[in-house]
Amino acid sequence: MKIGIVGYPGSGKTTIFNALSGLRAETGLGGKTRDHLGVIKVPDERVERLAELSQAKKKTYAEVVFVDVAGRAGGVQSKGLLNPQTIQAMVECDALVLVLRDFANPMLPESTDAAREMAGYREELILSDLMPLDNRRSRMRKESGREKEKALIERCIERLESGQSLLGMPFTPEERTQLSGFALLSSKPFLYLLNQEEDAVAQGIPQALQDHAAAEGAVLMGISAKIEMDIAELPAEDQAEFLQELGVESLVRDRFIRKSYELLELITFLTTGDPESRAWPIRQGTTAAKAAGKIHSDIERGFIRAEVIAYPELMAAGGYKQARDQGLLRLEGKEYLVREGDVILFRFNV
Ligand SMILES: Nc1nc2c(ncn2[C@@H]2O[C@H](COP(=O)(O)OP(=O)(O)O)[C@@H](O)[C@H]2O)c(=O)[nH]1
Ligand SMILES: [Mg+2]
Repeated sequence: MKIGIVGYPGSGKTTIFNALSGLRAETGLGGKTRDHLGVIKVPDERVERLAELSQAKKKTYAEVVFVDVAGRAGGVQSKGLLNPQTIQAMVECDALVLVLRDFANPMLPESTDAAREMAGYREELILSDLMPLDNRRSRMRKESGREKEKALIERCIERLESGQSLLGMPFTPEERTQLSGFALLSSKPFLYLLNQEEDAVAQGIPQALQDHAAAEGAVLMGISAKIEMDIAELPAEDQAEFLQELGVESLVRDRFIRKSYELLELITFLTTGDPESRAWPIRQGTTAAKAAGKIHSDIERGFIRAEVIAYPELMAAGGYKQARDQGLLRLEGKEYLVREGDVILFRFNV
């Protein structure tokens, strides 16, 4: 999973990137000329418990890649946040975090206005999507046939021109394929991250802004990037203590990962054994055969059956052997829809 951190210069993208990744990319005006990449492991204590249970030699967590997308100079008033390079970087992401500045940045001439930034992003994503679709429509007008594609493009343009993004529009798999060549951005799952002044976080997010987000059907999270970055730089054992002092139950990073999973409709299945205990992120609604394919295409091709047990049941039984003896392992076929927290052993032949 790859998540792009996007926003106007000075909104705190790099600070947030550092907080999420634990890295130390340069913030401020000097730091925005190139994209930064950071990989984090998704904390999942089930992987640890399973590794103990089966004395696994290795533990492998799901990974999230963060990209601090380099923007261009100019604030919310100078339109054109999205140059071709930025668009390309965003297209490669599975989901976007749109950062809204809600702290006074002495380096910027503009006052803070998160609602204006929100509207600005939406407008820019919509304009960016309209351009290639509109070009295509003009070219197709001179061609005959391809009525379906013409209608699809017409439908998208209509939606965008009404000021709505493409997200949430129902597309068939065939239509998705047709649209995949257009570098569309407004169809991507996203969330707004309000980067707040340190002392404002405790008060929560202003109601007016919550209403704006709700009107769009969008998720809005609050964060003080600065506090988070300071915490992220501490050693792990001190982090917990500091969080307790602040009266915060978890790092925004952890909440944020959970939210991203929700946005992308991801669930996790687990595998465990002597060589490795591992968490695998998949889309909700993935069949056992496709889930097997995540591990290796041979396992999908040679799929015989899946032996499945819910994580809590396996832990309660005390191990695979006990679970098998008690008849707790379910045998599932190719079409079984994998559920959150399934621990799976695939039987296959090649
Ligand atoms: N007070 C305050 N300053 C912040 C916060 N987040 C970022 N900054 C500062 O704002 C400036 C721009 O941040 P940066 O992350 O480089 O923004 P970017 O241009 O979007 O990457 C830096 O001087 C940061 O230290 C925050 O939550 N509170
Ligand atoms: Mg930056």
